Amino acid sequence: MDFDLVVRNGTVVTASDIWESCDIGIKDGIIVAVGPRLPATAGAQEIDAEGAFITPGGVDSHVHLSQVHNANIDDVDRSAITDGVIPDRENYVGDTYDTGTRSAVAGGTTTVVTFASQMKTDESIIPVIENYHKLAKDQSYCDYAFHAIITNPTSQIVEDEFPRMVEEYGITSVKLYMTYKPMRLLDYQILDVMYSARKLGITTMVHAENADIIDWMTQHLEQKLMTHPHHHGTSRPPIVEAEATNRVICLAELMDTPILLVHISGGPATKHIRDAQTRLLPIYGETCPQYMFLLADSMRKGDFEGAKCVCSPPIREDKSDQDAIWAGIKNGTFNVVSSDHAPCKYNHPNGKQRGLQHGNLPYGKFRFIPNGLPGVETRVPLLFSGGVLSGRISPQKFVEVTSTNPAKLYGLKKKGSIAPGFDADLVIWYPQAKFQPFNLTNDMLHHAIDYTPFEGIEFKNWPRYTIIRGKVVFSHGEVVGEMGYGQFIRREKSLLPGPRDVWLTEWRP
Ligand code: DUC
Ligand code: ZN
Ligand code: ZN
Repeated sequence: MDFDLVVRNGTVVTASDIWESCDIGIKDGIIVAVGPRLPATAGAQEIDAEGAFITPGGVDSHVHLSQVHNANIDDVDRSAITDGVIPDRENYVGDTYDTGTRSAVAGGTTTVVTFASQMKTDESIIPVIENYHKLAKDQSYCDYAFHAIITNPTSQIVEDEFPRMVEEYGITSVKLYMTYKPMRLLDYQILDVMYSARKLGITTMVHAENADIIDWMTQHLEQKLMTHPHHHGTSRPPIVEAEATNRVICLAELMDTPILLVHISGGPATKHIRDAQTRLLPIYGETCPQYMFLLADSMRKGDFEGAKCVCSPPIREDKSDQDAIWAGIKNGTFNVVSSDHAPCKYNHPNGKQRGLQHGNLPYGKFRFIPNGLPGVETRVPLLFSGGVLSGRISPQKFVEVTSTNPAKLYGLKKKGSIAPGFDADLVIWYPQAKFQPFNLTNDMLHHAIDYTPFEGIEFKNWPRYTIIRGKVVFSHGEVVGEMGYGQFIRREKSLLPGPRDVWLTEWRP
């Protein structure tokens, strides 16, 4: 056997198995052998894992990079980025492909699925996709793919452009919003998208929150001067998510098409997803570390500091919601755990400070705080440390939700496992006895953001090496890969179950 790289003596984990004292042989960026005592190859690089865990590289299937707008802010003009260039990078408040993917590899993520985001005024999705290609090309440290966010599903887009998206561009998933004026679709429009998505084998991701409840509550909270950042949560109790989740599951059942409920935060929505799955509908669920590790007291910090943890759906008040999320991971309701990395700087007038430009000091108005948190670097280590090493989930479940399932769900055929034929995307952890636990501070991270919502949390391990297609890109705390090494990945259709051909009426599409 002829290898370029052999990783020796690891505890290799897949979504189904654990092998101790196991070697991995890699040739031309592909795993070609997995087993004990692989033969030595003259000239091959060798890494001794010293018995530590080796897991497949993380696949983060929900990452916002170079998105100039924030979903809840409707006064941001994206027309400024015309040729794949963000005009004022100095004042850009999020992560671009370089900083976001640098952060990803430093946290053991080897593939990100990011969003090509249409604005309501865009007539066509194709130029939007082309533009995101320009933003990402030669800028990425890890492999990347795109979902398309659809905010204006004209018949031209769903009938003529969706097929091109799948065939020409290798994009097999779309995300829809049920809330936010600048983004939201009405139920009728959601059905239009689902109708076409079903035909083409596209997976529809849905941000499920009831827009009218949010608007009504926000207005009435403002009348009572309840505008502190934590009232972002007050305006969106768990039923806001649960109602929309149930509604969109009904639409998906009518249309017999698979959907994924993204960033689920609360127990009631989790139950709707679980019930639908029990009825064998192709309904998939995603949750995120912020709903597993944080509670709403994070939004109560200081006069305004809680804005750092404002995201939608909100981090929940009640521990029972957090418990339901963990239970949903264990019992398979949640197929994937993504970061929903949607960051903006805290100390910047276009970042979280927007919330202070309205209303009264010192609290400002939560309605104007951009929604979203950074988390692409912390997702994999948080689940490994706070999930596996804390005994809450098995190593196999960790691999399933952070890598294998997102790869399958989104048609990333060569990603997400450690087996011959897969891309050699690996995380080698520290041998546990050699690792000194530490408490996270933002200066340890590699994003372009000035805070982390996970500040102070203890980590019991961290990726020692991140390897992408056989190349070490992160080693002992240093990003050693190059910007531009990351490749665009065309995706296949989902490998998980799709339509069932079960109908509610005699109507057929
Ligand atoms: N939805 C996301 O998916 N990300 C950030 C903000 C939001 O509402
Ligand atoms: Zn969303
Ligand atoms: Zn998101």
